[in-house]
Amino acid sequence: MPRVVRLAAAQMGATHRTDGREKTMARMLRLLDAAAAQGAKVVLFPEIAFTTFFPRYIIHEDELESWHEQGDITTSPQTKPLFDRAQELGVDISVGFAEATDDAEHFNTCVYYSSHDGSIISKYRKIHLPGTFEPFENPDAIQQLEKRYFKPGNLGWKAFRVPGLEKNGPPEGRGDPIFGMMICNDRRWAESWRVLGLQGVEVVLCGYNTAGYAPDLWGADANMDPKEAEERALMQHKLSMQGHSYTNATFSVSAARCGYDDGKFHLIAGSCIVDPEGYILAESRTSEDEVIVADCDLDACQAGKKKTFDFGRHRRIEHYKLITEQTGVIEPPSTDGTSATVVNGTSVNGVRREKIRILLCNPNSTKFMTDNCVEMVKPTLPPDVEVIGLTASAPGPTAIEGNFDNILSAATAVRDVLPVASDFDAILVACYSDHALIRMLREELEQPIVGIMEASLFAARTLGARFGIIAVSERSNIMQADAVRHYGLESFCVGVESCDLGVLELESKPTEEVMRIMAEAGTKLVAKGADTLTLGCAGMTLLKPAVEKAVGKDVAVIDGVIAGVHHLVGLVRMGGKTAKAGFYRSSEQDRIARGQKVW
Ligand code: CDT
Repeated sequence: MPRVVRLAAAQMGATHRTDGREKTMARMLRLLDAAAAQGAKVVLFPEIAFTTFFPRYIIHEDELESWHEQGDITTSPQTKPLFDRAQELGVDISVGFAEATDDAEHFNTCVYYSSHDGSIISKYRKIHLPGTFEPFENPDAIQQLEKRYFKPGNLGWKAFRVPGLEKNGPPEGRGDPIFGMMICNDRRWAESWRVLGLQGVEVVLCGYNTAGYAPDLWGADANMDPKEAEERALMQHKLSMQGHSYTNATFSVSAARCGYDDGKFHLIAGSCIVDPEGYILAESRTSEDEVIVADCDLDACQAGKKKTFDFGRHRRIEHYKLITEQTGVIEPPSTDGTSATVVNGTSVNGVRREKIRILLCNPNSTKFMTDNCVEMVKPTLPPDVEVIGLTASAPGPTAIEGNFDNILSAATAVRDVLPVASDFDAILVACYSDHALIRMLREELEQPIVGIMEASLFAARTLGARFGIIAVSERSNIMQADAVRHYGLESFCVGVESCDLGVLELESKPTEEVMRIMAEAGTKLVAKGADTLTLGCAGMTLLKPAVEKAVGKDVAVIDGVIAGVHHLVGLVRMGGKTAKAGFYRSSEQDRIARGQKVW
């Protein structure tokens, strides 16, 4: 007996940055009514449907929350009307939105709301976040800052059963229809589909925002006619939906946010419903608000699932290991026998890069410190190295002045770093201390990790016989003396001299005064026999010249940020990786085994 369900996509045209929430909601309600009037049982809305696609803008922290949905979206006043109307109409909906969790984490999310149950029965958080963390420098570039605003999804692709779609319930021996969700960029990746395919998915839902012409971002080259670029983007969208529906023997529905946002940011249309053989059953005709529907007999999935794509009979997982073990490409050795895996000396987890990318992580949640460090190091970089700053997010400590701040800031910063770590070849922890984040990252990652204190001490040991440390406060004085002992370098250290300042005073006090205090501290250390001085705080980075002037050219003054970046560059060029045989073995698997995937 056929199991026919009428599925719909509610395509949405331009949504401008200035459009009020009510205006957009009214459009969504009209689309939902229109779909219900055509007999649809399930209506898919696009990715980030309640607002414009805001990740294309640089948005200040104060404004960012207003682009996200907080709390339960079925009851929050801004979004409730959509769910109420779905309930009234007896129609299920799936809708994408920017989610802010109670723990202040941000995800690009979608949910499936069942009118049969009167509740959300499944949630998905986008895993493949496209684009960049830092904006493109080209002022005309279309930005795609999803990596900046969202964390990669942490819910996996979980297929789920949807109750109440079949008039007389599921046929004997069969359960309710099996659905799965993914968001935009996920549709281009075979892995997203196969994970759902392996759970017997019968309908895949995918909302999207895809730029038609964005040469800085992807495929289209700058010389391409925008019309030609749009055609290519549309073709690739449909290719992805049709190809992956076929190879996983599933229906799929895709819903676009499209048109010209703000009159200039173009997004492609092309919403479509595809059957398990890969044929398009329905497709949008406009780049505006439009509903498409198709009757989908879910039993049509069985041919593919039982024959060509009977996974149980035909898959050969013993040959699929690379798919879960390796992210980037490792080419075979070249014919002259040399390895072809390394470009510019860099290959992390097999990811080849044009440039060595160092992540400078400031565990203090104070951005000007990060910016100062990046600016200071930039002129020292060779052309094939870039340093990208990351400031630990609020509410982490704004200044790290003791153990409490140390541990709290590590817990915050590790959550910021791990999701983006695979984009970097090495990581510098920009806090002058034996910071807990250093060891946490060494356990979880393979890339070389160093702190600015360690790096400056390694440099000091190479460049001089005795070093002294200019510390910020009396307390950091003690912490740094302890750290020097911990590093086993006590016998080379003439002492730690404090400036008796707070970390943030390095910026807030008059620069002349801070320079004078630091110069005095440096002079005292030289008098005790230091031939090298290290600056005991990332916030001191810009004050190095004042100390150099005070102690003269024969004393080497070492800034930990510069020392750290170049130390890491050296290790990356050497192909160095964190050793995993002992102390730095990851305990992730142990946590998973205990049911604690905590971070
Ligand atoms: N929103 C979204 O994921 N857009 C991406 C843009 C591509 S950037 C390479 C997409 O896959 O359509």
